[in-house]
Amino acid sequence: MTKKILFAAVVAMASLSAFAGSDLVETHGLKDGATLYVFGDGKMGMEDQYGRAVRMSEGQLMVTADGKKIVMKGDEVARVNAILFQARGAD
Ligand SMILES: [Cu+2]
Repeated sequence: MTKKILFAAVVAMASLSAFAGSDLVETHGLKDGATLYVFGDGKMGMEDQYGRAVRMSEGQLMVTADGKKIVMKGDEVARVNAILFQARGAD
């Protein structure tokens, strides 16, 4: 029992530091069900509605679930992939 709680705490801390390391500042839910990740350097990455990191073209217009328009900057597939991998590992 105690061991299980300790393990959960370690996993939670590990995933927190992974998020810090990825320099993620915010996420936006998009109209089509995708998620936009914005990193500290202003670059962005995309996760599609099925939870996969996907490629995007720089300058592509995206619409958030609440109707805001955001122009794609960068194509940070690897950084999004790292976040998704960490998130799954902590399950
Ligand atoms: Cu995008």
